[in-house]
Amino acid sequence: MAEGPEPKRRRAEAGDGDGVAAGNGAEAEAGAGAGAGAEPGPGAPFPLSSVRLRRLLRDSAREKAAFVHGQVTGPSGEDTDAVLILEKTPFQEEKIEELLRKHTKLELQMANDIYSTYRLYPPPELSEIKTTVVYPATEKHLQKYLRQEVHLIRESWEDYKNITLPFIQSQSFSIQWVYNILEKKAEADRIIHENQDPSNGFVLVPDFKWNQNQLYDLYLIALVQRRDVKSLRDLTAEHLPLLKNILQEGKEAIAKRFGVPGSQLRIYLHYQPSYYHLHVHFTALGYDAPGTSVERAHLLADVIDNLVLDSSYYQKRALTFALRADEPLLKKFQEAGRV
Ligand code: M7G
Repeated sequence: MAEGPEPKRRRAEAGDGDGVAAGNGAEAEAGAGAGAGAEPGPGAPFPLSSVRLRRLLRDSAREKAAFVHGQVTGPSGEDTDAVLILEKTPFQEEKIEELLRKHTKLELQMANDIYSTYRLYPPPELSEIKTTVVYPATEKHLQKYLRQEVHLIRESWEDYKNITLPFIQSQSFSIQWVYNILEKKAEADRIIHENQDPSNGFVLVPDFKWNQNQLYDLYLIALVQRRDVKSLRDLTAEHLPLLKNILQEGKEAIAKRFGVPGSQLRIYLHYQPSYYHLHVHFTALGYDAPGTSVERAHLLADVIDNLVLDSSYYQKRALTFALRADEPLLKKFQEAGRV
């Protein structure tokens, strides 16, 4: 972890955050944005204790996280799906001494020579569980977090035009949360940096996977102001000023606010993304963030170089990505005999 100023200690707002991304699968939400038109309304605390557990979609011992499908009964008796992500938060260096001093119970498990292990029970204020709620959750959200087999696709430009693009266009992918940030209707107080230029500007905010309590898992995203760039596939040399701004200003803003230098950041785009509004991920280099696998992450610096070499680089080359077994896009590739 880089030395530098401590991250701000603001707590994630209710309903803020997606926790851990679901595996490698590329996916986007369809239908209305989460939180639209259901009880409880935006801003109201989610009635966590009234959630009925339907099933565990996935759990991960490594990430110390559980992805849960729950249901809540609304005022008129209808059941509405929710996804809950429960995640143990990383240790904060400055809280460790407090943890050792203030533990409520310590149970010896075994002792052997110079080695011993214990069960340590922390006080409530030191045993936080980051809880992310997607409510109402669509079927796509449930699928996103369900553990599934994945298949590798090698998408040519023709495949993109004939299979992927019509598929993206046929789905009503909800990127309302992105527009809410750009229009300052949500997360306005979380903005780290903003360039308001309509073509070459962007907004940098903490990703909702990051609780900002420690730098170890630093994670921010840059959302471009313009609304006509869906993904890596749309990029040409025309977008170089925008991409260079994101790289340069994003690094500077993170160094200034969090003290993490550019040389300790992994700055990349996903292909396929979950949300088709161009955005760039900034994660701490030492953090094995979800979605950094070779079949999904494209370093921004490499993307810029490729576009400098050839403006239509991303309209020429094949791109590889993984799709989960149930994803409709996989079915389209299978029907076209491309898998
Ligand atoms: P992606 O590459 O489209 O998909 O990245 P992924 O989620 O499968 O990685 C979108 C990024 O936006 C992810 O890192 C999400 O954690 C993040 N994100 C998603 N939502 C709905 C929000 C949100 O409402 N606020 C913030 N700050 N980040 C979000």
